[in-house]
Amino acid sequence: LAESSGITRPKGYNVSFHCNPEMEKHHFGMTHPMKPWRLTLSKSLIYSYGMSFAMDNYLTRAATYEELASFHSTDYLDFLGTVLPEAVPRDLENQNPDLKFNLGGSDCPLFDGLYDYCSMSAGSALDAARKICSQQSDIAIAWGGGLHHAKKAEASGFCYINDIVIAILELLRFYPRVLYIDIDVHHGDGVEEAFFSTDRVMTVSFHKYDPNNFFPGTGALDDNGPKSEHNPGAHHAVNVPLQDGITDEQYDSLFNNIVGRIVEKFRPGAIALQCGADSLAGDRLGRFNLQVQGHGACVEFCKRMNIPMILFGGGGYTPRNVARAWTYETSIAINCQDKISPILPEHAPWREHFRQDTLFPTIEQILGEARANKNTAKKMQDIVNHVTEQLRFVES
Ligand code: VJV
Ligand code: CA
Ligand code: ZN
Repeated sequence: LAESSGITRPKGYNVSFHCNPEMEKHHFGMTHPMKPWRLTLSKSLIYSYGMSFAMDNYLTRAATYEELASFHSTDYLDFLGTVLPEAVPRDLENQNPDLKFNLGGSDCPLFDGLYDYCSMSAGSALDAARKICSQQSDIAIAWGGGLHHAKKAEASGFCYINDIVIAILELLRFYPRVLYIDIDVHHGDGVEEAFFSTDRVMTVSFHKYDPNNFFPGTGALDDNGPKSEHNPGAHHAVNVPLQDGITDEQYDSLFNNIVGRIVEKFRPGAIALQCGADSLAGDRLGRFNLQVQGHGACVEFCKRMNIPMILFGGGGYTPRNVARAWTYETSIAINCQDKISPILPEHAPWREHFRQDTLFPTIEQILGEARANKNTAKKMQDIVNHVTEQLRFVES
């Protein structure tokens, strides 16, 4: 397979792939948007292209309680580890049960094997971080991670354990400064909050921003860290609020401009890139018009900087497009994006899930008609100006 596809190991650097197939078997509930089996679909496409031959593949173990406790409170972990799905009152009388740690509502339901699911996601992310720290990998991929909303003692937005924070804490044992970048359509609030008061982590999130109508409602342009002058974390949170319908061209020019400036000023030793695929056109929850190429261009830009990097998954609610994006991004990591066929492999199991047989469906193929673009050139320029000004306060 590897020979026929022409895919070979990248020269001069190592890519590792970290997954736990047991994680993918969990269910949030029939109609819940989060589908762990999108990971199975993604891997199936990645393997069908023969990409596993160009990477070190690891089946990861679940994170231990102590590893989870590097970020989360033990009260929360103890509850998460013992609470049963039946524990939430489901009677019609009690529409709004008083949820402990925000667990058991419709966004963060209790389901069978919840604690295992969470510790597996964190286990893959942590394994990826350790391979970066030991310099065995230059790029480490953990598509099962990226659950950026989870807080120290609270579940939020389909996220229970913040595998990204746990992985970054591991990176900080080795690297003085880590840059976190988040291209999920939602604001990366949990990661931002966790590193709010340190200057060793800069966070930058690109997201749809509408405080009243889009989750989680935070991440305004001028929310940049603690306001106090004496707090080292001041100015170390960058937020890029966007509106419906942003295109590849606009997004990539903004991404390159902003991330380019941040890297130049902050000089991170490692990058953690959350690749939430709900920023793609046609996502069940998203609002943008990004194509697989535009989403992947962000990964390509980061890779060109030659800084050790972890690629995390995250959101993504139209599984066939999630699989396309994470397959294309895996190909970028191993530098075979120009070698792989844009036609999906003939022998791909699950081929019928993809509707079109291309890795790069057009907006018209995905949506019929593109969503109206509400992002003006002026607003884009205002964002660049604000970030440029903000970076004057970041010490290099
Ligand atoms: O907007 C919200 C919160 C509400 C309360 C709960 N209802 C269901 C929706 C409105 C205010 N939550 C968001 C959470 C988005 C999380 C995104 C996670 C990530 O991609 O950033 C990272 C993995 C939201 N948007 C849409 C839904 N919840 C939603 C939840 C459902 C649902 C349909 C939509 C839960 C269950 C079911 N359908 C059956
Ligand atoms: Ca984001
Ligand atoms: Zn999201």
